[in-house]
Amino acid sequence: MAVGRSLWRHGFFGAALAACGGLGAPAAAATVVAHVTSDKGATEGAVVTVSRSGQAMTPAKAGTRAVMLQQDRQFVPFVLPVQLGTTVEFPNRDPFRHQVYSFSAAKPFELKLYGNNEVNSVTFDKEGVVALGCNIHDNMLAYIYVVGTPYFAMTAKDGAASVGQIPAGTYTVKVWHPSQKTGEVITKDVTLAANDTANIELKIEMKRERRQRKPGAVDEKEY
Ligand SMILES: [Cu+2]
Repeated sequence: MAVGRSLWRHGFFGAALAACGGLGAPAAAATVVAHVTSDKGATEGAVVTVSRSGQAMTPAKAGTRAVMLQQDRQFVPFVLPVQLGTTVEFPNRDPFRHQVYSFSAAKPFELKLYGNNEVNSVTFDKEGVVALGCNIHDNMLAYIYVVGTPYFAMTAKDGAASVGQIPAGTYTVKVWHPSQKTGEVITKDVTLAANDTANIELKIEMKRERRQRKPGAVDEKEY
């Protein structure tokens, strides 16, 4: 009886520690390593999200910020994944003006024409894809991908993305890429125990290559 009781206590404190782990200490956290491929092979620049199955979206901590640069008539980076509630700054590093906008349902907006080192920001409060353009420079194109989970990462050249510090539980792993076939949703469910590393294969269908063109690729005026 004494042994049983001692084990029970162990189990109790173990569970308490695991619960604490979910609040910040990553000691017992799990990792998802996603491998994204298409018919062209390993796929770079895909966003992999890991969301708790059947749970509401998790907004970012108050004050979370990210940056989408305008530099050399390009947006940098081309794809920016952010958690719901993040405020994105759009600093202009060029000696001429930009006018950034989006028609996307997740966040239609238009910044007024703004010059070098003027500060503009937009808070993204809805999940989804936000395609960016500039009214002055037609070659400029970028994407902000707004996710409802703190667990996300982008794939590197080898098509792999590692998402760490995930508390044990059942999750849905999802991938998104700007050149993916429109409307295609690829997901896989996974149950993670503490300290697990789960390798997940995700295959997407590339439809139309969407990339940002170089400056001067189209006629443009300067303001
Ligand atoms: Cu511009």
